[in-house]
Amino acid sequence: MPKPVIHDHDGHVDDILSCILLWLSKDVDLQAVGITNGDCYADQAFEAILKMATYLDIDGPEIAWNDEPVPNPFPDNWRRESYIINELPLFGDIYLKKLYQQGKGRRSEEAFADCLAHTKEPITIVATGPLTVLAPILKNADLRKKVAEVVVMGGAVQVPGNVEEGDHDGSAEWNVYADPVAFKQVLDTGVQVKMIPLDVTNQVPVTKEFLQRLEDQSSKYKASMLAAKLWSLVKGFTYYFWDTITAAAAIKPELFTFKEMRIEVVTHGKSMGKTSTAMFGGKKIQVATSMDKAAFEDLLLEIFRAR
Ligand SMILES: [Ca+2]
Repeated sequence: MPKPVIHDHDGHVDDILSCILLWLSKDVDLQAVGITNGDCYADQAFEAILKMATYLDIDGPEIAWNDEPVPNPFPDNWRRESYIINELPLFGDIYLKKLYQQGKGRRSEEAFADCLAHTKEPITIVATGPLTVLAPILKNADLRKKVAEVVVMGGAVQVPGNVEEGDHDGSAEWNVYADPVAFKQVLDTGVQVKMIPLDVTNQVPVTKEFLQRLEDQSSKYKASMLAAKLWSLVKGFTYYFWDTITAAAAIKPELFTFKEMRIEVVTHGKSMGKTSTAMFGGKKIQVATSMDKAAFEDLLLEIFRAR
């Protein structure tokens, strides 16, 4: 039985790729997708997801979004990538087709609450952006008991963070820094959390060899073609698998090693968003510590051959 999943993401290249993976994986029944206004402009990313689904000619989840700003917004020049994704030349192919979903879309929290309220089986939530939209939902005990676990891309435990802003000390990872209070609230609910920190994603850059293998199958498979185009937008940057690893952790958790740790989050000051292990405080969660990189890459290439 495929596991029911909700995906909340924040619209960047990696998020769209992870959404495609969850959508096309035969091990997942994707029930709703929400876009949080993090590393994107949510209206643009919402449109891009509709185009992506139309292009791939797939059925499935309701697409929703939420344009509330996050407390610590991502840099504008990163968020502007949303316009480029939304205008991918490849999406020109779909202009005669009926768009995947009509109308302006519901707010993510409504779509998620509906899914959780009506599900017969507990739902896995995959979060690849700030937890701004999910925190209030998870604070609701009736909805929370319908959640199997929350698999979240975020945090840096024993490695430096990736925030370079003003007088921040650089110890935080962006998704947590964007809304540290929301992250702490989610941990405090006691919901089962699996965290995929930079400690793991730093071990897995998107390599030329991987992109070549993807390219080699892209004339036969639309999903591979789209994935190749998306990754080509970030060519020249040191790009890691971040959100795609997180999607894989929901699809095939057996590729990962998890360790139970007590994690605490700094919610203010120059280390805002820093996640660290605590002897007594914090919350016990599962933290990914390593993964099978070769099997992960094979899994991605296999799923990108589904369409
Ligand atoms: Ca993201």
